[in-house]
Amino acid sequence: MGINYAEKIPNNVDLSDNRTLQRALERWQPQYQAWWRKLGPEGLMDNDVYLRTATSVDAKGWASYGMVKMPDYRWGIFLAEPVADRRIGFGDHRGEPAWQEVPGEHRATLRRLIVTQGDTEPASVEQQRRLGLCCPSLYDLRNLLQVNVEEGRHLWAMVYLLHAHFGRDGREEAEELLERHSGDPDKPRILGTFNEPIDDWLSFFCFTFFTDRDGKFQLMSLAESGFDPLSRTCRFMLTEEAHHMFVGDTGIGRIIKRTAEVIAELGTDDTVRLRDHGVIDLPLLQRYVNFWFSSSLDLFGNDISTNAANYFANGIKGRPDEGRFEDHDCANALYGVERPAADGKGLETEDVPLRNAMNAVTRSAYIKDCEIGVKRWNRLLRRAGIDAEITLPSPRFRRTIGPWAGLHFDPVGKAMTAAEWNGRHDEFLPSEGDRAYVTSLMRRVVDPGKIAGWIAPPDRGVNAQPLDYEYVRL
Ligand code: BYC
Ligand code: FE
Ligand code: FE
Repeated sequence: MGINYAEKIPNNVDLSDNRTLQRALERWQPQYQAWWRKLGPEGLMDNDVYLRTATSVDAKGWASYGMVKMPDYRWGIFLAEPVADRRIGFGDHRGEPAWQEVPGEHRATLRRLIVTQGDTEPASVEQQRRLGLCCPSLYDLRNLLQVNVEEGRHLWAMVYLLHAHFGRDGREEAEELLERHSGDPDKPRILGTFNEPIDDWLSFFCFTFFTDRDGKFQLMSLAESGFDPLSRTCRFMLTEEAHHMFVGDTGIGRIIKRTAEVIAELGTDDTVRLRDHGVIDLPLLQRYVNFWFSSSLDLFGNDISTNAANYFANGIKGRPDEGRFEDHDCANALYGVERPAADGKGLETEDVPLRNAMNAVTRSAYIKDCEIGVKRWNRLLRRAGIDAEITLPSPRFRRTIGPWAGLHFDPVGKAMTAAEWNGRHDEFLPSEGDRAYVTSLMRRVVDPGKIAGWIAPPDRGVNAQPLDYEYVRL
C-alpha cells in the first residue's frame, strides 16, 4: 500500500477518492498547525531535527530518518493492513464480521472513546512543551521531539476517524481536541494525568515509562475493537508507542547508572552528599515513581465498571491480547476485585462479573508490564553492588479513581488516617524541596556528544548514528 506524498496529507486510506473528507481534513490541518506552533515544543520550530517519519505501514518501510523542521513534519493518516474477513473476537457479537462503519446504536460510545483517546495525544505535547529548554543532551532532545511529533500523529489518527465516521459531531469534536488544554482551569484535558505538569526530565522519563505504557494497553484493547478502522489505526499506533516507552525505560536506567557511579566514587549513598554532586538520589527517584505510577493507575477507570462491561459485551473494546484468553464471552465468569472491607477495617475480595471487571484485568496486565522494567533497573543497581531497590507502590496508594479513592495508604498499602497522611506524604511523594532540587539540575546541554551530569550517556545513538551526531541543529 503506497503513500501519496503529492497530497497535502500523507495517507494510506485513499483520501483523494473522498473529496468531502479530504476537504474537511484540509480545513482542520491549518488549525492543527496553529496549535502546534503555539503549544508544541517551545523555541524549536525553526530548527532541523533528525526525525523518523512514517512513510508506509509495512515492516521494512515505515520509518525513514532525515532532518526536518517540525512544522514541516509530514503528519499522516496510516492504518495497519486490513485482516481479510476479520471477525469480532469477543462479547455478544463474537464471530460476526467486524464493522467497517459505525453501528448506529454504538455511535455515542465509540465517539466518546475515540475522543478520550485523541485528547491524551495533544495533551502530552502540551505538557512537555518546555522540556527542550532544559534538555540533558542533543540525543535526548531529539528523542523528546520524536515522541512529540508522533503524539501529534496519534491525534491525526483519531481526528481521521472522527471526520470519516462521525459526520458533523465528529468535526466538532476534532475542533474541541485543539481547544481543551492541559492544566487549563476552564477547559482541561479529559483524564487526570494529562493535566499534571511535566517540567523536568525526571517527570518526563517517568511519564513515558508509566503513562505511555497506559497508552500501550489502551491501544491494545482498542486494537481488538469490532470497529475495524479503529482497530487498524491502533495497531499502527502501537508500533510508534514502543519507542516512547523505550525513552522512559532507558532514561530512568541511565539516571540510575549515573547515580550508582557517584555512590561508588563517594563510597556513600548519603542523600546530601549525592545532591552536592548533582545526581538524583534513589529515594527521590522512588518518590517520582510513586507519583506517576499511582496517577497512571487511575487511567484504567473504575475496577468495577458498567461502561467496561458494555464495551466488552458489544464488541467495542476488548482485553489487551484478547487472543491469549480462552473465554471470549466472559458472561458467566467472575473476577476477584479488592475493595475496602464492609466493616471499615482492612480489605476484602469481592467476586464480580468478569465483564464488569475488565478495567481491573487490563490494569493488572499493565502492572505486570511495569514490573518487568523495574526489575531491569534493579538489576543495574545489583550489578553496581548497591543494596537498594526501586519498587512499585501498592495499587491502593494515592488513588483518586476506584474503590481506594479518598482513602489513605502508604506505599506498601497499609491504611493511614488522614492526619497521618498529611504529616507524612512528603516521605512518599516529591516534596517542594525535591522538585526544587530536580529543577536546579535542569540546565540545557546542547553541545554534540556532551551530557548533563545527572544522567549517563545512552548505549548507542539513534539509527546507527554516533553519540556526538548533531541530532538537532540549534
Ligand atoms: N481521570 O466507568 P469508568 C495515551 C471517568 S494514554 C478522569 O471506570 P471507563 C497516551 C470516565 O471517563 C491512553 N476521569 O470509566 C499516553 C467516566 O466518565 P463518564 C488513553 C476518569 O469508561 C501518553 C467515569 O470516570 N486512552 O494514549 O470504564 C502520552 C467512570 O469511569 C479517569 C484511553 O483512555 C481519570 N483517570 O474507563 C500520549 C482509551 N478514569 O463517562 C498518549 C479510551 C475514568 O462518567 N478511554 N474517568 O463521564 C477509555 O477506554 C475509558 O474512557 C477509560 C475509563 C479507560 C479512560
Ligand atoms: Fe500516543
Ligand atoms: Fe506515546
